Amino acid sequence: MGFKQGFLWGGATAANQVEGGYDEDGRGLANVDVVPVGEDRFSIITGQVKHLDFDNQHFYPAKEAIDMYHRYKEDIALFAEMGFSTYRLSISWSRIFPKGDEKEPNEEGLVFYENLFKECQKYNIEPLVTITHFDIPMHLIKEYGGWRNRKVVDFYEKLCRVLFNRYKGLVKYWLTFNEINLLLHAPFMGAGIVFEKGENQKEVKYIAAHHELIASALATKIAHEVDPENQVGCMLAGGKFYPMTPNPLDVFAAQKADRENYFFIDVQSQGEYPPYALKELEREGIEVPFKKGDKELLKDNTVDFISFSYYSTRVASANTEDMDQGEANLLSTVDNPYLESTEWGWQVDPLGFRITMNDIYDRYRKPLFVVENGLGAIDTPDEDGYVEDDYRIKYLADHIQSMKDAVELDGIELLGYTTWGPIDLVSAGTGEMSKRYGFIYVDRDDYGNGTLKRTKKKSFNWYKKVIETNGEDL
Ligand code: P53
Repeated sequence: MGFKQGFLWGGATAANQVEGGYDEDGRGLANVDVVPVGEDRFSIITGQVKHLDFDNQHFYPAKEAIDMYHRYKEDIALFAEMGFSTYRLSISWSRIFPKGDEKEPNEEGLVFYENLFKECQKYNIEPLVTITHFDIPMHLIKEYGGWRNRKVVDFYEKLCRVLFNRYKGLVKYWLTFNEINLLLHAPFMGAGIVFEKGENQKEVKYIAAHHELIASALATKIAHEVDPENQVGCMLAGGKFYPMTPNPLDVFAAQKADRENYFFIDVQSQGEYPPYALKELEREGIEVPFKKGDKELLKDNTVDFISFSYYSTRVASANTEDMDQGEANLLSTVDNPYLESTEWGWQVDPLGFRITMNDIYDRYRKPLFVVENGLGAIDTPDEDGYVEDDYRIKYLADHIQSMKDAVELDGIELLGYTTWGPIDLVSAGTGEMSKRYGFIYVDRDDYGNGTLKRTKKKSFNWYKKVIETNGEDL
């Protein structure tokens, strides 16, 4: 009963949120480097403001992040101590191709990840690699306009070929794009898009989406060709929409909001554009830039599994004035009066996790992989630097229990579970360090002060025990 033997337990990070070393060993500048902490961040990540370089007015947390670029051995040893059987991380594209359009990759970048994967291998930790986690080389934005340009598909394809060949035998699990549906909400992060004055923003987003979907299918194809052992997944920012009331108008609004998110993975797992999306785009006069061969490519190269992040459910209302698009969470939602909220206003809903898993499994009937879940909270260390994070333990225990119900009681096939940020890292949404998810505390504040020292929190031993007992002892 419970989770199957060989169920993968671990944690997840993204290159720009942990590595630092932004200009070392030939790495090129990327979009994620130039997004600052603070109030200007939101308009930059949503592509509304052009901000393509550093200035003196802002602090840029990704430059140094938690310095994992130099400390990965220490950090992976800590993951191993917790008993991780998997570690999800992402590749920094501009380490491999600093500008994005070079002929040859940067060897030093390739060596970095090779060493990192070998370190994982030492502890029998299976890497789960996100090829792009909100990042794209800045040169591809400046010269080509990011993913709105079809040429970027070729550059991505090249990156994939290099990765699959070089890391054959070291990496088996791949994700093509992190939270691909967030392209609609944070297009600068999701697709390197900065909007021009007066353009049809929705059209630009769906053009970029098409290019990413084509790139994802190509990556899947190549991964399977290079090594039939490779398993490729799509990645959804998950969280079901509930209707505000039983009013059919609200129910319909919730269905629409769900579809907006599922659109991407509908294509990646079913191999074709869903009719509801084709009709909507047609009505709005948006032409999807299909090229010869695209339809077949999508059809023939669907993903092997569905991965997703889950933090919260959402609520939709037909009355869009109720819907608040805040900085707290990039998706518009209405407050759910039945749920409590975190310090950052993310609503806590463990049962919603099971509901979301069922929704996804009913829709696709492919194995699922939970690749992000966790609580971002303020931690206050005592004099010894120790954090008693019972609130985090409770959040995770409730969610793991719900996930177990989905497996045990609903029969969902689940490959594994990685918590978000097993070690404290830079927040994607806000750029803060103080929004902490980790089992391991990192001494660093929102403006880069601190020793970067790592300290185990109370949750460290708790998660160790969860893994040891394959999720039985929560
Ligand atoms: P932070 C919004 C909604 C859902 C997931 O988020 C999101 C976001 C972006 O804020 O991002 C994912 O750091 C993402 C991670 C991110 C994590 O969730 O804003 O894949 O990169 O760090 C948590 O608290």
